[in-house]
Amino acid sequence: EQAKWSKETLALWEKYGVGESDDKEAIQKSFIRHVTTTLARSMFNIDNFSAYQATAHTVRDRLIQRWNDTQQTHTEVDPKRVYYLSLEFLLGRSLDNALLNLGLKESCGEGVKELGFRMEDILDQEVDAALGNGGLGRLAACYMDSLATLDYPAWGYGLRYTYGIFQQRLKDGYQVEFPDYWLNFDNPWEIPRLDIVIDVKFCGSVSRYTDEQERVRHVWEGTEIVQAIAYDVPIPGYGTKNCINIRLWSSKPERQFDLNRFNEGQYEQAVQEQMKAENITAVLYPNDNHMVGKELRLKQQYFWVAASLHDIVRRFKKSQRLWTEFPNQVAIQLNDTHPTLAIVELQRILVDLEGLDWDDAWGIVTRTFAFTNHTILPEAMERWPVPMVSYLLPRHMQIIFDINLFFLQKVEKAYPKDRDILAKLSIIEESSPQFVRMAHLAIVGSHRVNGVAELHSSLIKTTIFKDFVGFYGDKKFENKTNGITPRRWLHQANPKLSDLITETLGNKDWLKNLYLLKGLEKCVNKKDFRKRWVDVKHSNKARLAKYIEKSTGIIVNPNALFDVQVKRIHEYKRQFMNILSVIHRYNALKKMDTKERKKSVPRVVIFGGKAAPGYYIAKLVIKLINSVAEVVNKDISIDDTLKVVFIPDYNVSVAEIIIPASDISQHISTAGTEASGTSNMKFVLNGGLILGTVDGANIEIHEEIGDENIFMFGHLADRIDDLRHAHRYRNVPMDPALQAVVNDIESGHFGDSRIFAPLINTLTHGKDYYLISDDFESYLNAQILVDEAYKDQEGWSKKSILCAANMGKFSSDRAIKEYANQIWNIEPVLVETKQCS
Ligand code: GL9
Repeated sequence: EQAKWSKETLALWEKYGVGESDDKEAIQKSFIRHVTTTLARSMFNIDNFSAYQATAHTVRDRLIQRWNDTQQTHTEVDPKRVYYLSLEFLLGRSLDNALLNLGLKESCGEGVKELGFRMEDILDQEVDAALGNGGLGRLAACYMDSLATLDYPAWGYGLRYTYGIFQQRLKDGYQVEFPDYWLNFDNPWEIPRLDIVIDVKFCGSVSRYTDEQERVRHVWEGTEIVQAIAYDVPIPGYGTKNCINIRLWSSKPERQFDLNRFNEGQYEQAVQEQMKAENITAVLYPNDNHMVGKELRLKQQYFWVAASLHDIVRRFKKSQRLWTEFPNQVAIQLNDTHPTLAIVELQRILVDLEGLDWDDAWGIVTRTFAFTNHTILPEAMERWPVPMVSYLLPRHMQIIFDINLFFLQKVEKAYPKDRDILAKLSIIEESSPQFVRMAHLAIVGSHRVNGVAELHSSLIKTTIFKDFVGFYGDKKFENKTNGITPRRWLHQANPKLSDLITETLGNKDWLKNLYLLKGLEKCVNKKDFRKRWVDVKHSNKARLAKYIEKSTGIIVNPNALFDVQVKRIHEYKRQFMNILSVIHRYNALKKMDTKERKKSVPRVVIFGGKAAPGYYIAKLVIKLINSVAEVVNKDISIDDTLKVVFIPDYNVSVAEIIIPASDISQHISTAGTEASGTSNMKFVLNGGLILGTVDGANIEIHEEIGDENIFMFGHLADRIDDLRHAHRYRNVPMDPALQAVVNDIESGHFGDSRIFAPLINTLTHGKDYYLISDDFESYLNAQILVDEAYKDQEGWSKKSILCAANMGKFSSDRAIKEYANQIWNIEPVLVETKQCS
């Protein structure tokens, strides 16, 4: 119940409403107030970290005003909203992003400078919010930025993990993992909503009864309860008042501790029980493109989905609309299959709790949900054992069986007497034990299914979801090519290039309409413009060289070609092929005489990325890279023409330093395996060229920037099956250049060769599943073309400019508008500034 204020009270609220202003003096006032009151420090006792905290709180005050205005406007307008359900949000740092999006960068920069601090030092104090593994989680973060910037009424829902993705350190060239306890200090970027507590049930049993209208009803009872507490993370749009919300749930046991035991004097035991109570949101699962069937992970998924749906339904019910209106007010996007239980949970709410008919409920459910698939790798497909689901969520398991029954009845009608198709389409895999196929459930429960790049979206229609296309027709399946936010990935990460672009185009409009970068094309023949462009790249390379020295001790020359491959370490991404080609290059350089070597292009080959802690082969790849680096970097006989670097603990804020500094980046997955890739877009947007395979979004980048500005190689996706088949059933001889490199490793040139035997084995006994041998020659040839092109520095600078100029399509703004118009059917809402703020 809203209190009924008197006139006088209202006047007071309006008179003293927060109304923080954005000028330098106001910022300085806030800063000092936070130092003294929030932090309880004085001007004589404040280090860079405290200065960061005070700055963060100063910005937070202004963020929260916008957040309040936005939520109030949305409550009044009550538009259709979109809810983006993602188990990962890889946000990285927030301060610089908030300063830029709110337009406070200058006033705040000058403000803190006059108070004795450097903004760079302050920004560098922040720890990343690393609640994600890689591309999928970072995509969710870019999409939130675009939703906010484009004024959409949107919310994200996720989990507030106590530990984000592990920190990676290197010991003797091996990866070792350390916990990422990112909440060690107060987190100014969240608003704890300790009053928003939702009970989430687990286990128990289901009983049936017949109600007054002779209808069979189900009650889920005898459950255990875990509480979900809301933490809200404001996401400001760029150059708009719109500030949207990501609501992250944190779990806590229902009772703090057993009071009876406490009173009986068994204090210790009581506390122990409480500590044992499994903390569902303790840790992010560190696997990328790989499913691990842990019960705790399934618990995480349901905990998150149940709390989020409860919240969404509660918000809808406030408007007192009919249930049939639900899909006109609510769109829910499933980021991969992780939140698929939301489909079942909404059906349960509608049927068991709200008393709707099954069919009416199911119509509402399927009109509400849409599902994005992010991979076709078989090992990533989520399947949960039926006994596990039955135990944790007995009522949901019944509902899944019913959904499947009604679905298969329709299939049977469409394909009479075809038993085969029933087994193929079924949500239940008939093995022992049985499994629930989450992708099938997601397709059946959604009105739209999309892939994340053109090739990927057509591949899902011909491979993993082929039979569904046969049944539903292909209208249900579409493409939404991924995008990235130019605010973080150019404006923030590469301020010098951003300034040059703004100066050249005459304004900052390109930050909201990336197609305007096309205007750079006309400058490509201006020598002085090219020089300025190249100078920016050089200074970014110098910045990276400094970072490399600080983090690895290796000194690299910013005039060398910087060749970068940073992403999760995975066999399908083929970092192994990259390091094998580095060995090939090293051997070639050693064979040259000094004169010849002088003519070759010096290279710094830079790697970065985490391997899942249980992924043995990926960890061996890291070890091999470091072993090769050790030999190459100390070999003075090659005159610094080659350096190899593994940058530890690759994360969002490290990416912001690496990406603007790259000359060439490698996106070299086996064709058909990388659904999209998104860092490829970031590199090209920053004037870096791509060396890549005909895979994922590389293909569409190629289409946009043209043949001359990209180095593509390797077999095409439609050849992969045959090539694999050949390795499996015939003795395909290894590519000779590859064989030479393998021999070199086996001779012990890079340390005890026994260490690497399992890795080498993937090429031989493993039948070279990722086709390194098949692509090796073409890869080496492409590398030669890169070297040749780099020798022509003027030509290279033109390519670099044309790359960035043609990246308009890859803004996440374009992607989000497509989702909004073609799937969610939502409209922007302009946020008004409210009187009280
Ligand atoms: C991924 C794909 O591998 C990437 O190619 C794609 O760009 C992103 C975003 O669509 O999605 N699919 C996937 O499962 N992960 C991706 O990064 N990662 C995780 O599993 C966390």
